[in-house]
Amino acid sequence: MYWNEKIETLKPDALSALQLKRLKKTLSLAQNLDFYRKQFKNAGIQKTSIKTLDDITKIPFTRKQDLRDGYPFGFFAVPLKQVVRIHTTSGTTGKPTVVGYTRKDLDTWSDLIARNMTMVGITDEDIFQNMVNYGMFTGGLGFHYGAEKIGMTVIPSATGNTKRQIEMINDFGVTAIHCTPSYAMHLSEVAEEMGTSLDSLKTGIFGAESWSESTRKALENRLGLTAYDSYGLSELFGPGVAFECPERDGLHIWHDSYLVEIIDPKTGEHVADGERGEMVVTPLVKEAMPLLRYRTGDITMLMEDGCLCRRGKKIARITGRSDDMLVIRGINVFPSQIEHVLLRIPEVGNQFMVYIDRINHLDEMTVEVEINRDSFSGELADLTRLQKKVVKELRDTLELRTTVTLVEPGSLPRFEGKAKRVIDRREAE
Ligand code: DLL
Repeated sequence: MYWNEKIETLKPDALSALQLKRLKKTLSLAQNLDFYRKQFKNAGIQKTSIKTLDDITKIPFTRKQDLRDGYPFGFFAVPLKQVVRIHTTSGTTGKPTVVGYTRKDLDTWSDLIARNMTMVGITDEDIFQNMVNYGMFTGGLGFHYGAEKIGMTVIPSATGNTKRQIEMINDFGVTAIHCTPSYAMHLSEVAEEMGTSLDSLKTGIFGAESWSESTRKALENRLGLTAYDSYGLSELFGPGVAFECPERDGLHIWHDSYLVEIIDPKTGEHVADGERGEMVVTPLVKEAMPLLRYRTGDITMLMEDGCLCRRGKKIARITGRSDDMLVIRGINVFPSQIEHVLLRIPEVGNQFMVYIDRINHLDEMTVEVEINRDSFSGELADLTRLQKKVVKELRDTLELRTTVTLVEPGSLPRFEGKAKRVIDRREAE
């Protein structure tokens, strides 16, 4: 099933021609940005140096840090007046990364989401419950408008109150759901506890964090649906970048909209198809915020085997990241953000450890932090107050609930070389 059959099945020559045309337009837009003008000058290239798709390797990479340095609007290539929406995602310290959309961007984005959902057989007959955050996170509004575009009956239930979510699924006869895979596991457990089966469900769209085949099997058995992997990142609009088709063997990435390279993260050189590396993407259809050779940090590969349903190489499931960004219940967290928060609280030291576990299928983050010798009175009541304060400060910055354990001064490990403060204990499934 196609949302836009012509574009989704373009023959290779026509696709390359379209990519080159769109790349040139993107290059022109990028020239509106100081950042790219400087980058081109430093690399000794001009817009006209890019004559073929292969010439793209002449352009230096753009990194998340560059976007952060441009905070807040340094990467907007159109006047702010034309930016009709802003989303943000975690940066490496206090400031988030800002992404902006023109009206046309929002239309293009919802079209991409509509393509994905149509690809897995969702239609205007479906009743869709969107169980992700509707705020600055791109997953909520992104899927909402894509689903409305198809004409589905959309329930913007957002997150929280799992029992109520389950009641709505049953009462409204929901057929398709969207959430993180970890929340889906939690949902299935609460449904079991409530002694209810979610009989109306047919399709589950899960993404925003990595998950495995065994989680897929468990979700399909427990929820009685077919589960699809959905990938995206805010810098490339949000969700809708790549999506599984009914084969469920790799994700189709929309090659007319995203030019994909896979590189060795250390050397920056291309790796062969079938070899894993970091995905670098040049979006070809973005207006407000054009990006060139954006380093996603995500590790995947271009798959050698094609697919019958759509042309172009698929990408494999994302297996990890090349940087230290953590994805916890779909929320991006950098260890440096945690440090930043702790350093602002005088009663705690700068020694901390972060543990990540998967408990009852949900990611849980525990922060162990040393109390500062000078500011601790020895009173237990003071400790409780301080612990609550650290939890609140972390929640305010990370938008994530954490468990905080205060420990005695000098009790945490010290590092001679590079500190390894994050221990990810989520089992490699
Ligand atoms: O997570 C967008 C999204 C929303 C995708 C809803 C899918 C569903 P960000 O918050 O900017 O955007 O986080 C992007 O999350 O670079 C990956 O590291 C990770 N990620 C997203 N989808 C997947 C996935 C949204 N299916 C970062 N598998 C990305 C593995 C994923 N990791």
